[in-house]
Amino acid sequence: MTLKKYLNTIVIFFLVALLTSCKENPKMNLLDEVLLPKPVLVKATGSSFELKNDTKILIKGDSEELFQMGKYLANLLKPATGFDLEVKATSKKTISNSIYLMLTKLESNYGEEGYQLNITDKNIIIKANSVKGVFRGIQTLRQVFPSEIEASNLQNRKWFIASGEIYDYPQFTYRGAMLDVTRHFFKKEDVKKYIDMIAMYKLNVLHLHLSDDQGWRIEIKSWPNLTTYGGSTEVGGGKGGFYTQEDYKEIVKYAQERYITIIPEIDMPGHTNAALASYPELNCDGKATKLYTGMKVGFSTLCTHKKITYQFIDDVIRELAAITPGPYFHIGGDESHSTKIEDYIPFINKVQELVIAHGKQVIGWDEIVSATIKPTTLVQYWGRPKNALKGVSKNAKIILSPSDRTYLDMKYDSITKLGLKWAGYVDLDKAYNWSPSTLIPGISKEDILGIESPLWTETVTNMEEVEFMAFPRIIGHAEIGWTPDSLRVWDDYKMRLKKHAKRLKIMKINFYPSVLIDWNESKSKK
Ligand code: TNX
Repeated sequence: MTLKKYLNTIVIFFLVALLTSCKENPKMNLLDEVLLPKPVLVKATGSSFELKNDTKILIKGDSEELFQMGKYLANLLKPATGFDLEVKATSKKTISNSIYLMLTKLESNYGEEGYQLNITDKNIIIKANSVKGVFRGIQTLRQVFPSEIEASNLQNRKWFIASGEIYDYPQFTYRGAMLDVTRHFFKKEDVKKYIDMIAMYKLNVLHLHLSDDQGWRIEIKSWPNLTTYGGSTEVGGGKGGFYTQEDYKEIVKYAQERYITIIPEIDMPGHTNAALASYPELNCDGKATKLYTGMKVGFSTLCTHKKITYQFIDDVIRELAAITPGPYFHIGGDESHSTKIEDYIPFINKVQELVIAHGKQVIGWDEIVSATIKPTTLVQYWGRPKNALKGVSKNAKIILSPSDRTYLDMKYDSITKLGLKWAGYVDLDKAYNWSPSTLIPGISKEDILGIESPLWTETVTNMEEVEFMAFPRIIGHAEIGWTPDSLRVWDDYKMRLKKHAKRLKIMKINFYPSVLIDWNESKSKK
């Protein structure tokens, strides 16, 4: 090669390199992206950002917690992209080709969970008042990426995402799911999987229904038979199971890392057959009951007159409160049909005191309003408006779990194999199309702490079935809890959900393909 030719080649090489580097990123519209729950405000700027293998995740400030969040994001993006993104702290001004996570002071309506997400062709910035807000912002960022980002294996493609700005915060501070691990037991790995699924939609509470007639699922060291015997079966006679305190701590930590509060529920004085079978002294006649594997409710009660009953309850609350960092303790209190009301009222009053003495705030199903509940006690409404109104008249706040809207164990329609139907069929429209602040006449938004979707598991035996009953209804509930009512429209939600199906499939979530949505017509580019 002559020197001239050699120089020419070099010049051409540099020209090509220059041209490709100047090439603009493709035009994309952020308003086309499916975001669930829908953010408060989305502005599109018509360009795009490309995530590359040398994109950096930069942490502004020296918060270790924020640094861990950077790692979480890097891990999230890794399987599908194959990129091992570097995470490092920085104090420098913004540089291009990076994702910034930063804590700043946003207006007060952003609270702890709000965030701002800014995507330009050069970088991505997530700002929030707390790391919790950054975490919620990351869940939105995930959904701005093509659906394939959720794949667990390497995807051979480019990773452009639409540019724009998102301003977002929740309308309710409590956005929960409940999993009944008593009627059928679910291993800690399953619970973690459920936590990951609900975290994606910005839920912040997982209420674990830990004791019922069919099984006691949490180790109480001072009362060991509760689990060794009382946890040994489930509905249908399977072998049941329980969490050791170490398992429970592991679940709590996993949830904490996803900014989800675990609420333990020990249901009493009814729904207690597993305890009554494990310890004869808890029964008024001193005789242990038999283990129960059926589906009836309302037949069991603790002996409310015995001293030992309160010793038992105090031990349970003490041990469980000690391993529960969240502020709440759920005492059940529902369907105590075998407890006389004159016994029920003082019982709930005493248990309320015990919970408070162990430093926790009481939650109970709406029947507890017949007792002398404190204004700090939370009433979980599941169907009797009178009870919710009575709770509010006692200055308590309400958590809404209307059974005909939020019960994930209700059948979708007459041909759903799983589930029950005592509260009616709950298809996607019924689950989505309602508003917390107008649900119960006389109860306004200020009285409501938030909403929760319970999944009772009499008929639900494994994770595939859990997913089928929860998804996609729970996505709608997540949006009700997060998005202002004025931005929620069923027809728009339907379209978004339809496009979201591809993402659910990639995540292998076994969702119910409701006939209300024309899934096949889904021509989403993602
Ligand atoms: C009612 S709602 C129950 C549960 C059942 C559920 C079945 C409530 C507080 N109690 O014990 O599992 O119905 O749908």
